[in-house]
Amino acid sequence: MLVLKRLVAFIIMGVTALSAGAALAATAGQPEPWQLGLQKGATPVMDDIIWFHDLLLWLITAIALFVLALLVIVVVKFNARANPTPSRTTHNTTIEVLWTVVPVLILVTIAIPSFRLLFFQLNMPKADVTVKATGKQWFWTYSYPDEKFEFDSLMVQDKDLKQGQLRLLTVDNELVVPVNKVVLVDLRSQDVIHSFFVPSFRIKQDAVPGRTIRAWFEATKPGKYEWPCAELCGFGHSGMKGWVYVHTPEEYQKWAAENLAGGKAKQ
Ligand SMILES: [Cu+2]
Repeated sequence: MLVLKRLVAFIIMGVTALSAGAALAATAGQPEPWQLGLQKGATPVMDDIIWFHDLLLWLITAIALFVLALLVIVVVKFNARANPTPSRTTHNTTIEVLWTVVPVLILVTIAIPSFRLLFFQLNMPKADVTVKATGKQWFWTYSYPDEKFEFDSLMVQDKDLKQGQLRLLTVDNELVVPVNKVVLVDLRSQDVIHSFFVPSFRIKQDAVPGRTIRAWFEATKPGKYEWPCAELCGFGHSGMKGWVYVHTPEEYQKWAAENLAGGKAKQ
């Protein structure tokens, strides 16, 4: 009886979790229910990373299957019953050359796209927009230094949530950037180490006190992208959420005219 009760409770929990997941899936730039693999990409860097990840997955699957096949052959063909008098072979030049050369070729196949991707990620292009993101315990302050415009971005508390807003995942002000433009992010921290981590953009960079660290992204799809602070930064770490709102050129122009012109405060 107890087992049955537990089973029913487990099913109810599963259904609840699934329906919560379905609500999440309504917005792009977030994890999906039953997601396998990486979050969908929204920058050229992330698209390349997904391609590279898939390449490695195929390679490693082929290698694992090959090794498994060899093991099965050994077990079936060379066990004591099937092969009562084993040979005493210790060297085979052809096989030795093969097991040296083939892994080298596989590593070169991996290294070329890997280094190309690394340079693509770390080579900073010319900026169209520069923003400064300062991590604080436990919220972010964004500023557009060219425009002398600054605002805070805090997680919305339960009592202030509006209809349709996700609990513990909504912020009052998103970081707004234009689509198809290179955005440089100057990361700073006021207190401890925080981390600017947008999974759909594949940008993950620590914000370290006393330093300015620069990262970049070029979002190719308008929409809202959720991100969590990815460095344990103290008591309120779990509430340190971020959202990047990628605007179409027209939306961005409108937003900039309303907010950036003259550097007036948003709140
Ligand atoms: Cu943090």
